[in-house]
Amino acid sequence: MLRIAIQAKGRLNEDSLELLSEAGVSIENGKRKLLARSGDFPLEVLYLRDDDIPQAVSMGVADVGVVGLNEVEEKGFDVETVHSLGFGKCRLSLAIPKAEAYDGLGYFNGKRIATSYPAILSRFFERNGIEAEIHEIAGSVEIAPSVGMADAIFDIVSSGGTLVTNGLREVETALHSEAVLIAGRTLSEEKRQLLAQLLFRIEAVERSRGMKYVLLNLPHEKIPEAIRILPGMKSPTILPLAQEGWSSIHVVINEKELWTKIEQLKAIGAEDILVLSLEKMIR
Ligand code: PRT
Ligand code: ZN
Repeated sequence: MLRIAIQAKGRLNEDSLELLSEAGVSIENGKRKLLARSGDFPLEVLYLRDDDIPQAVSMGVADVGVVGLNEVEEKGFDVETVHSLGFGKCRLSLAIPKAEAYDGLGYFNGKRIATSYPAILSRFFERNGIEAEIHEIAGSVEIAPSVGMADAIFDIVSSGGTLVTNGLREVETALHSEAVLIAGRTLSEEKRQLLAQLLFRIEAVERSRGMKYVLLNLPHEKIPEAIRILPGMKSPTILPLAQEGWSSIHVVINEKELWTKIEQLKAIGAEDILVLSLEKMIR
């Protein structure tokens, strides 16, 4: 049995559960218990505050966890970062009142900075030879300059809207963050294997993102040209059609280049093109 800690409520909760569900791990979640079991994978979910997840994993209260890299870096507990998950993207940045002139990091020497991420900030300042006063506050960091508690802030930024609303402007970024899968360093062999199985499924889901399954019909003699147009995978699947001289080609194409490829294929005589969505790609 593998125990995974995810955020009980907040920005990462929904995407974490969706990731599990796409990996074929469904959680009975109706009653919002602290601990819930999966019916179809030997896994149980422990719902925690995101701040507590790195410690829970380092202590073995949970075997693995899904949490923002910002929390992992701030707390500094000894855990293994196994995989980046691509959601919960944000950055940790320094912001100053928008009317202030800014001429580089030296600006922060001797300044008071309000933040909920003092460890990451002090490491950033140390690396860059800046001496500033770091004031740790738990919330509403963005109002600190306007009420005179600080000269600048160091906080999570995503769209940047919160900074603008508070008359601040982002001037430096110290960390790019996203949700990561972390694991304890001393998992048993059984748990390691379950983690590998889970990771295998997560990777299959990720690989299929933005990919389309395309089927089309083409005269035999055009096949070499079609192969030149079609990217990736080892080679397209080619099946003869009942109609003399024609074949059916099956191939996986990235959504980004879908229309270009389809136009090129049509230009060499492709017909009856079907585009299907792809759920999992297993290698
Ligand atoms: O209760 P619990 O402690 O579990 O939750 P929490 O309130 O501490 O965290 P939560 O749910 O707000 O965020 C969880 C994680 O989501 C963070 O640790 C980040 O890894 C990630 N994340 C992604 C964000 C944001 N984007 C984000 N925008 N966390 C917070 N914000 C805040 C930011 O501080 C800003 O004040 O949202 C505000 C809006 O940002 P803008 O730039 O889009 O305006
Ligand atoms: Zn939190």
